[in-house]
Amino acid sequence: MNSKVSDRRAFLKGSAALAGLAVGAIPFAKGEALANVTPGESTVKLGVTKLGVTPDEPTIQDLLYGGRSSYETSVRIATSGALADWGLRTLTPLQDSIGIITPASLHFTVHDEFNLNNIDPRTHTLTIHGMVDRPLIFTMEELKRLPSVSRVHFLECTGNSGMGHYRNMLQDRAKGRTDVTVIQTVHGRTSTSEWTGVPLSLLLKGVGVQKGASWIVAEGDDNVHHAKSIPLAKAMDDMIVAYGQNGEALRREQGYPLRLVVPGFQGVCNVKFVKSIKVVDKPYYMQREISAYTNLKPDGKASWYESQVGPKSLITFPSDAHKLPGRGFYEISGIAWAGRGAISRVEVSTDDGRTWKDASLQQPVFRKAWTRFRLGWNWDGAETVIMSRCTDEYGDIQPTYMELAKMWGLDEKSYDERMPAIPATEMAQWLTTVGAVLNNQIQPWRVSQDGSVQDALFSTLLHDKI
Ligand SMILES: Nc1nc2c(c(=O)[nH]1)N[C@H]1C(S)=C(S)[C@@H](COP(=O)(O)O)O[C@H]1N2
Ligand SMILES: [Mo]
Repeated sequence: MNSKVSDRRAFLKGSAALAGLAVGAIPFAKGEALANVTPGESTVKLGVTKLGVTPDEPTIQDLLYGGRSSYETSVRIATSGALADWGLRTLTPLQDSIGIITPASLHFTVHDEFNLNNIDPRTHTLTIHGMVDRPLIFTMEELKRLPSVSRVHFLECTGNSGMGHYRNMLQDRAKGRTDVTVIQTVHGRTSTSEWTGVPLSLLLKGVGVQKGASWIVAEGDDNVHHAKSIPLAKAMDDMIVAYGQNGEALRREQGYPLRLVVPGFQGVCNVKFVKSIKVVDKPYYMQREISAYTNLKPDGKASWYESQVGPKSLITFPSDAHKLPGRGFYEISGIAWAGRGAISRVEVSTDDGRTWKDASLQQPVFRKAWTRFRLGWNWDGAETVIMSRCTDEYGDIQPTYMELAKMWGLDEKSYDERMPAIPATEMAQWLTTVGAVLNNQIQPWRVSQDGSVQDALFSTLLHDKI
């Protein structure tokens, strides 16, 4: 135990040196505990006499922590279909998104269980072990003393935008569910936050990675022991052991008190409640990388560990949650992101893909983060189809659904022949092999004369068959 403590001290010294800091230069906050402030005292201090008497008056909670106006109603919703029975899964209301940051309260959530941890940060630890010279256990306090970074990055669940979600949504609608839309139900498994934490490379340099190591295996402190293999090269590149989200501690849904952020890689890699990182010489065969979150290739083999999210964009306004009140000027607005790096271009078509115009990109553009794009549009009131496509800094272009399908071994003919006739059971299986993961296809929206907006992709492919 003692040797561990002294190791940690040595490590703290080493890391401070790595970051170019003099030892002892890391300041400690005295930290007046918020818990010491009782509502009564604060009420007096804030000069508020009436609180929460009518719905329009702020409550003491609103004043101490902040709540939104009672006129704002945008919320996450539960996922559609059987997935909702597997665990806590909520979807970001992309139709209401503004700018590039998702408020923590609206960040999508994927848990493979219903239990929502509330881990005590005073007892939580992160162990780094395996093929390292000095295995170490860090407390939260020790981690937070180390040099940190804050970076804006998207997360996206592997299955986001898959056709299966569309099908589940139709089934939910048929059962009378009214809160589901394509923009939120099919695409809402992505969000962007500013994440704050310690670069994993700093920790790994500190513990001394041994020769021959090539992967890490990270494990979370939850009942399902969520675990994932990640290439060591990625860990040394830009992974963050994060404790902060949008200027405050992580939310419980996002893995409080500590999670991995694996910029640009599929959501499943971003292990929440992370408690252990083992350095190893080969990927492990975790359930979540072998039987789930894989793509079946044309040759019948599944792609494992293919983790990077392709270039993707989505018009969020107008989308099928909106109805345009009439012809005239609108600003088409949406989000674009790429797992490899920065978005360099977003084009928008307002005539069903015949012509394209460059949208303006909100600055600064962060790598591996949502980029907000905007384009002014004068709608003449006629029915049309609008869509966006993006290009990343390496020239990779977002594909159409058909281009994506071809990559996975399906051609246009097989769609046309199979889709209308496909039995529900086969469809379910088909959806888990093709079109279930890493879906970065272009999403077209049909704007009808009455101003209503509908999906013009899945409805066409599936003929709205449920
Ligand atoms: N411990 C733990 N980590 C986890 C998961 C989980 O169920 N448990 N789900 C993973 C999946 S599949 C995704 S998409 C992301 C979602 O992160 P979020 O819930 O913060 O949006 O977390 C990943 N990390
Ligand atoms: Mo996921």
